[in-house]
Amino acid sequence: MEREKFYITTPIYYPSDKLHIGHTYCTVATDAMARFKRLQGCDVLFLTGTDEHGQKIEEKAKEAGVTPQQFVDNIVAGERGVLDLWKLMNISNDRFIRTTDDYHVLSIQRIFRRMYDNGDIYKGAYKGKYCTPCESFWTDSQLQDGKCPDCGREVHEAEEEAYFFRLSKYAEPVRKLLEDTDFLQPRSRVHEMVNNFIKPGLEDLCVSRTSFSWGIPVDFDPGHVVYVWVDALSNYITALGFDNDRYHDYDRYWPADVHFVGKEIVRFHSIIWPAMLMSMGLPLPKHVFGHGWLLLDGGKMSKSKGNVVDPYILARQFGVDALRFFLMRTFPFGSDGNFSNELLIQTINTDLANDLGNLLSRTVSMVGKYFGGTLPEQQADDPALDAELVTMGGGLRDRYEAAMEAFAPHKALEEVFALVSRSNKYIDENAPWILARDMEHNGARLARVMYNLLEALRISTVLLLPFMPESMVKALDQVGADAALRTWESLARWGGLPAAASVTRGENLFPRVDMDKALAALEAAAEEARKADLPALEFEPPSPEVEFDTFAACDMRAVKVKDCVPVKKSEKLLCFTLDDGTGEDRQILSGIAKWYRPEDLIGKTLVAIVNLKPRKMMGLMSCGMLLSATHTEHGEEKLNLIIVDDAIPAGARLC
Ligand code: ME8
Repeated sequence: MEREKFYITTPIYYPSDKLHIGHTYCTVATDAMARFKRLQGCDVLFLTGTDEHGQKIEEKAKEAGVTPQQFVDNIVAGERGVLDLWKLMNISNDRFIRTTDDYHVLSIQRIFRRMYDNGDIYKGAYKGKYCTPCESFWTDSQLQDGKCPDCGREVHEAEEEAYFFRLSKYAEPVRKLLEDTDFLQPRSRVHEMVNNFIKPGLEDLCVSRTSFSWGIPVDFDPGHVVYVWVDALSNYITALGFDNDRYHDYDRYWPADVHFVGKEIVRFHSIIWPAMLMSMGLPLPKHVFGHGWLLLDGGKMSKSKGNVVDPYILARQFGVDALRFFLMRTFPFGSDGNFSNELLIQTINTDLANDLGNLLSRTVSMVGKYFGGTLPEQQADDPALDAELVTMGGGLRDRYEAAMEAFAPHKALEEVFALVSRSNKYIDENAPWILARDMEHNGARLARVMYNLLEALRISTVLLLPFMPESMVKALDQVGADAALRTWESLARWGGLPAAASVTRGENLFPRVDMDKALAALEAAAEEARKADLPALEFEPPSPEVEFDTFAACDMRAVKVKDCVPVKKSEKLLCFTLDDGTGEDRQILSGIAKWYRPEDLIGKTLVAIVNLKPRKMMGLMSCGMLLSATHTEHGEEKLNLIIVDDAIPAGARLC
């Protein structure tokens, strides 16, 4: 029998900055969905990739002093780049597309020409408000308080000769698609699209640019590059081999079963993308699901907050599976959610350490303790105590499946954890430690209690595989479920495990996290990462020119340090007693205590400006200033006193 196909995609990411936990959210959700479908037995194609063209990338590359290609190569394939991140997060994508790949470039030129040849793309002139970071033109009515409605930033007037796509022609069929079908989910997003974009009137879309060059050239008019969204959206078919020879999977996998996308790009996926496909006479994807955002302190995650939500730091601290689980368990997939490290730690402690981890370790250790690791075949049911657990476990697969099919991974996890909690309660209800006191009479009953717990664990952990692929394999090893007992079919009913089930004790999969220690460690790691991100050396440009006389007015002399002590109650100041060649001691205060121990400076020959007006600091007079060199290294201020050759006598003038 031919396997059912399932084609699922994530958005392709802009490699303009490092990805944060918000980006990881969508990819983890897609990965869990893809793994679920594979578990069900489907022939899955899971696509992700990077969206590498556009003005924003061109500008960033310029700032960094590299070519746009070098810039994106570094963020995509460089150390801790997009590819590294997906590997770390155990993302099981079958394909990775980069929009700078040759085959994609060729396909886009052909796709553009198709829509031009059928009259849906025409040449005109564009005047409008442009938001550079979002690469979007907006009409006045779409602006919010005169700013970009997507990101809230300034827009500017722009005009250029351009090609247009007849989006207006597709307003009605797109409206019907949105309102009359379940194409766009969750349903709340439909009203948003129809009311905000279709009802006010869909205008034709500007689909080429001449003001920058980092894009795919229109092959029949090379001064133009294809609008980045036409380029990006088409990845879903070019990656299958549409209009290119790199792949041959279009017939098998298109239309996509679902595009998972963030809420701010639902507009592109539910209006522009279907219109483009309609224009080319191609089938439409079955669903677009617009998930919510992970917020930080109620606001959007941004580069400046990047290290706080760096998936590398979080994964290193808590483990990849715990992080994946947290993302899917905590935030309803269609809504926004507030990310915090405290919430992450709480979820790990409650669900993973307490509920699941304890259930697993208690059960496995009791089977070891009471039965030497293998249950006897003789077991005794107690319908009054077993019925609820058995019914719940037997029906879990279907309830989980319904939630996953409805793109509600959080609900699927809720179902699994209901069984986990019920199992913990079942332990208390049956009090195995009491049964174990009289093995002769209660041994068979105890064996059944243990069997039921192992079976509940088996069913739960198989269903958790899509979310925590590595640790659930280890859990299944402990429970003694072989390959045949890890399949979708094996979950159809209660009782898959053989009566004489054997367990293997293993590591504690989810140790409890100490909140205070973990938060402090995260803060330290974020600070370290912040410093590492800063330039090694920051160069300060030279000050404006001055006349020679201005310079010469400054009297700089060699001075010898006779004594140096810290200034009381000051963290910064050291008090120097100096020989300046006059025969009388000179006192200078200098704010260098952070960098020097006073005793190390005694006897050194330094340079002082001796004709500065004296000044009182912390009740002490300072007559002049010691010269030092300062610079910034990894964001930290560094200072070195100018220490000169001891052969220079006190009072010698520097010029
Ligand atoms: O939009 N919470 O790329 P992108 C949840 N190149 N999701 C978030 C998020 C957050 N805090 N921050 C970002 C693009 N995302 C285009 C896509 S597809 C043909 C082209 C999600 O790198 C965001 O919603 O800016 C989007 O779905 C995805 O990350 C990629 O964002």
